[in-house]
Amino acid sequence: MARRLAAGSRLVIASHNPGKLREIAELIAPHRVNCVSAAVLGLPEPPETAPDFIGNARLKALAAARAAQQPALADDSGFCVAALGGAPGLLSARWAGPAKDFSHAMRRVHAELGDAADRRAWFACALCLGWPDGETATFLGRVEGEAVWPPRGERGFGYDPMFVPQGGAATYGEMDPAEKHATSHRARAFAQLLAACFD
Ligand code: ITT
Repeated sequence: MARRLAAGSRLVIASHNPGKLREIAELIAPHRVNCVSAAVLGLPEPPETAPDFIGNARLKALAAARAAQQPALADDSGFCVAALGGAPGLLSARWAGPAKDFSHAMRRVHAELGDAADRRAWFACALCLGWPDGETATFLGRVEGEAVWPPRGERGFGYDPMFVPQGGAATYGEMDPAEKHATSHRARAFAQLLAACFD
């Protein structure tokens, strides 16, 4: 059984991505946890060297938990396109380059897809709650959909404007954030985290 986070505990959110930080803050808001971000604490960003989302989430959570001596929650996630063999996937942030320009990253996805008929895509999110003594609990959420072009909508972040979840018509960039939180890859991983680790 996973170690539980007592109500009122302080939790480091081990991310430097403002879009993710906003979504995690919104998902956590109804629960009595006192969040502080790794950016605010000035914690360094560890190199993401693991071969999968779960491994990278674990590495980021443990680095922050050990540095802050407090439990830390990390998110490793990505946009995956079937016709590109799952790319950009683990490299989703890197495809945006040092300027973190996601319109560039989306154009690259579009260019590499060319006229491929298969537009299936998914978002994956691994969450890891890590403790200063090295204990971790990890959870994976995924949502299926398709890659669309051109990008649509100013909401959300990253690849949101070019993703339509299965059964819908709006991109994540057009959707009300509350609607994204109801079914997203991050929300699905978060629901498992809540059930296993939150009092
Ligand atoms: P941290 O490691 O500091 O959390 P990061 O941006 O480097 O930030 P990742 O390595 O997990 O995080 O990169 C995942 C990228 O995938 C991220 O930069 C986003 O652009 C994209 N991504 C993840 N979740 C997304 C979502 O819900 N909507 C759109 N894009 C998303």
